Amino acid sequence: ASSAKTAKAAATYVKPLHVAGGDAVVELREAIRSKLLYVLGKTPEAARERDWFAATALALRDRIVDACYGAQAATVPEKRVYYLSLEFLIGRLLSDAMNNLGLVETTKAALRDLGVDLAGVEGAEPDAALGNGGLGRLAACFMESMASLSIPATGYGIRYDHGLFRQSLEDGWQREAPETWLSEGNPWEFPRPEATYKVGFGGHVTMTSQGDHHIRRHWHPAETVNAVAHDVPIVGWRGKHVNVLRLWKAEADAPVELARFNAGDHVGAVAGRARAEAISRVLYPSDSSAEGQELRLRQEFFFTSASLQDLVRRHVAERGSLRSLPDHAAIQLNDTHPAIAVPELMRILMEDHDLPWEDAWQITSNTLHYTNHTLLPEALETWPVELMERLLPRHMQIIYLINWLHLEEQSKNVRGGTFDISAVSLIDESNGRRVRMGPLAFHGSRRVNGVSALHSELLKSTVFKDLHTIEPEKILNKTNGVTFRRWLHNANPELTALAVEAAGEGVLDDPTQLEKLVPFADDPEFRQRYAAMRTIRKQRLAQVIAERTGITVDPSALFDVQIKRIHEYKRQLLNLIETVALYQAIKKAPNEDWTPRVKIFAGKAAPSYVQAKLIIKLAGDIAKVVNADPEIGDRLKVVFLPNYSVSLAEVIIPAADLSEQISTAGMEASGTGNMKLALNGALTVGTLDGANIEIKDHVGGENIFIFGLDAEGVLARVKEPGYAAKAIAASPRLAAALDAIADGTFSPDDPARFASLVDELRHGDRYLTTVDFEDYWRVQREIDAAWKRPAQWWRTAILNTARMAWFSSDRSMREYAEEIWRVKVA
Ligand code: B1H
Repeated sequence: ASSAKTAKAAATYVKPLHVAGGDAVVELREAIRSKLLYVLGKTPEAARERDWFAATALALRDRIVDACYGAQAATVPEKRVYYLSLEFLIGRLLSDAMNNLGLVETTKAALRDLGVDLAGVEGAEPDAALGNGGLGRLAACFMESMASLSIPATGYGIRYDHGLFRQSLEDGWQREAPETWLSEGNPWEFPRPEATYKVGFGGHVTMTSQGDHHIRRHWHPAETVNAVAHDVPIVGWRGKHVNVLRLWKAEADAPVELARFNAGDHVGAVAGRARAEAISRVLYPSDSSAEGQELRLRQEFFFTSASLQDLVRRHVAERGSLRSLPDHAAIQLNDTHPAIAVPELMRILMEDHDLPWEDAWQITSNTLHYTNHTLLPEALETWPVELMERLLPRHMQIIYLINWLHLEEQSKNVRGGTFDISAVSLIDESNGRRVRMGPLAFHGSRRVNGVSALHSELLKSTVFKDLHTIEPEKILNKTNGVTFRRWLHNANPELTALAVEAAGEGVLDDPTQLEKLVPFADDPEFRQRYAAMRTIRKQRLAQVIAERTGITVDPSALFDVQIKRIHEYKRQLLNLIETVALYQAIKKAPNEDWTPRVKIFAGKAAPSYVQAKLIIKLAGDIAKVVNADPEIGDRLKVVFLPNYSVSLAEVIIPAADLSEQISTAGMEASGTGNMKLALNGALTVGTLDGANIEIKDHVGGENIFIFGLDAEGVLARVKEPGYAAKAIAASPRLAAALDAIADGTFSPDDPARFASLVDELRHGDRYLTTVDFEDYWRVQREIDAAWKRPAQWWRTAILNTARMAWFSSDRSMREYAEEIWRVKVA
């Protein structure tokens, strides 16, 4: 009966789809059916949504493969880009693939024929959460943009068995559970056991004389681990180009030690295996702080070495001599996590390819490029010399020699000057001897870039001040971007439809066409439709909030969202204190005409970050009191949505009215959530930090809510003793909110729970939360007033969408290609 129904559905489906006719539906339907039956071994009757997802992904993967076996496979590109990143925060790939292949409607129809709903199938795909936050998500946006721009690129990373932990709330406290995205396999990937490389650790270095004072050194690792390639194809917009994300899995070189096994030690014979395979077991869950553990260094070297071996092998196969490597390859280091590439590429060139030091240095320092993502001191990687000598003895020697030559050069340059040579040394001698990975990456790279205009300027004046003086041309700015295919077209189909209607189909290919929306900001009917589209998304989010937290929110209230990693510098605490002050103000004057707000928070805290976890608990405790207060009603609701992820962001962002970007000025390198939210028409409340400044320049100062100290102001204020006490004394509102948090108003079960948080504000306040509070309060009340003028509000929202085109990661990638990699983009 079901097959008769299917046949009938197929026969009646005649509507041609946007790239192909009805045959395309039948073809895809049969392809999915065949994957389900012959690859997964399931009948349609037995298939769960997860099986339909896998079958659909496999069928689409075939199309992706077809797309790259044409002209693309037959030609060797002039120059290849290699993007090395310890993190790729991909999320789901199904809607990306369907959309870029132009097969959304075809897939929907094919599944409908099979009696299956596409939305459910999409929901069954686990997020690939191989990253923590902005840095990892940026790498994923860049991969999609490079494919869309047909830039020949390979991403290199680690195929973690367990991505970022799953967050749940237990009585409001964050609990972490392992994430298991691979538990039912990964239909997108191709395991490539034939592309396996040996990565060494430990051991010793020997020297052999080659005559003429020439000494060759050779590393003999004590241990080798296999890096096995797993390729995920990334298809670009309109299916014109496919790139590969190559993720390395660690496998034991000798899974069973035969001698021990034969001697009867069956357990001991497999002990080495666990140690080797631990390398790709789990993603380190810290964002913006360096994890100084040995396993972390092993991960960094593991994927860097495998990637370099792979790209060197490819270059030799395509071009012969390694001397031309800088002409045909550009390697981008995503932060310092792959900075060990500097000595590793030197070692490969000298040891495996017999090049002399000077030539190896020429090649290395003209092929590598480095992106810095943070100025926070706790995030700047350094490794103890002692650990490096034990784990990577040959690399430590190479680093010493690089440093010696570098310091020699500098002491020549500054003869007679007052230059402090230790400031540019690659070794920090101030607290035990440590290798400074930032300066190593800087020195070994042809170009170095920051990720927003402000951040790049701060690089020059702070962390790389002295290195910048030596090479003033090296630092460039490349402001981050986000892929509009995922963050506008896929996440917000209603807004996309509106944009297409107003600006034409071309807007899908060229985001600058969004500018055509500007005149529509003054069209009352368009404003109304824009607002209606937001309401649809807010209703959907309200439903998710109800399902996941049990809290009922009114979709007509102002949805105020702060979604990002929980970190003191991002100042979720500032938002929470303002929430408390607002709560107190409403209680005091319940009959005033308050603008109804829903404060929505989401984000994970690093498991070892005690204060951040306490902030999550505070959000939950405030929510409990406020949401239950009958005097407050719908005027204020507070929600903490658990387990923030890429796919949850895709639900929240199109539903946001207000975007909180309130970091202490000078501390958020760029931000990218700020871009996604403004693109979707949320108005920004923000400090003059990171890319907020450039967002303001694009949308116009009258269309964004800026408050607080700027970066210069912060630098000046921290030098004034007692700034927090002064700010609290000057603001009774702030003092009262802090008192309430400190005295247990929100934690009657444990009144002292938040004493440490408030104490830190009263006596230290490293992030100037108290200093910026009053101005933040002021601007929030301005926002309340703005919400009461809907025509004006929606006009501003439309102008935000219309003027955000520049923040497309296509623009970022074009700039990298032209100004850093020197790769032509069509
Ligand atoms: C960013 C990190 C980061 N900056 C260390 N630094 C990590 C540092 O595991 N670790 O050791 C992990 C991540 N992440 C973010 O990068 C910035 O804070 C954002 O402002 C920026 O938008 C993003 C992309 O450039």
